[in-house]
Amino acid sequence: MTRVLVTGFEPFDQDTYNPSWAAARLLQEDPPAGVEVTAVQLPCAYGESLRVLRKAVLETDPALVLSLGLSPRSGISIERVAINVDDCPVADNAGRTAKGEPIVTDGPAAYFSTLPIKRCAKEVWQNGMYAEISHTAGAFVCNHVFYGLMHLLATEGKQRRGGFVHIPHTPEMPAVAQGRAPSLPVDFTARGLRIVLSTALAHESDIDIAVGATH
Ligand code: PCA
Repeated sequence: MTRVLVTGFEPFDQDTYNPSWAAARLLQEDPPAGVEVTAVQLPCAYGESLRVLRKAVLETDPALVLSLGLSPRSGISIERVAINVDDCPVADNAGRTAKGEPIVTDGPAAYFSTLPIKRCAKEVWQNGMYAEISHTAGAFVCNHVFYGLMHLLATEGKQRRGGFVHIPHTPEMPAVAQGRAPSLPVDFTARGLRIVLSTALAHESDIDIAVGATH
C-alpha cells in the first residue's frame, strides 16, 4: 500500500461549503487500487493551515501529498508553481488580510510542483474530462499552503513528492447561480483527481509536450 495525504479546505469568505474537502473525502473513501488515502481538512487561515499540514505529514508519513483548493476554474486545474508571497484582499478565516508578506523569509521566490503535471493533465483529457496546467495558484491561502508544502518537502530531506490542484465550484454553490464561476459535480471532479493521483504515483518523470500559454 502506498500512503498518500490529500488535503482539502474548510469553507471561506461567503461560502458555507468547500468542494475541495468533499473531494478529499471521496478520494479517501474510494482511493485508486493499492493506495491508502488520508484526507485532512485544513483551516483557511495563513498561519494555522501550515501547522495542520505539517502535523498531518509527520503523522501520515506519505509518499505523496496532494493538496486541493477551490477556485473558479473550468476543470481539474493542476498548479505548476507556488510563489513566496501572501497578498489578497479577501480576509482569511482568522481575519487576516495579507498585503505582500513573504511566506518564508529569505525562502526561494518560487517552488515548482514535483508531480508530473503534463502527464496528469493528458491522462485526464484521455478520460474525457477537462484539465489544465495553471501558472498561478493566486496569492491567498491555497498558494500559501502550496508554497509551505513544497518548502517542507524541499527541506525535510525525504523523498516525498507533492503538488496542488484547484478544483471548480459545484452546481449548487451561490457563485455559480450568480454567473461568477463554472461548475462540476464533485463526484465527477473526484474521478479526475483519482486519475491525477494514480498517474502521479506511477510516474515520477513528466512527458515532453508543450502545454504552457502565451498569457
Ligand atoms: N481556495 C482558496 C483558499 C481555500 C480554497 O479552497 C484559494 O484558492 O486560495
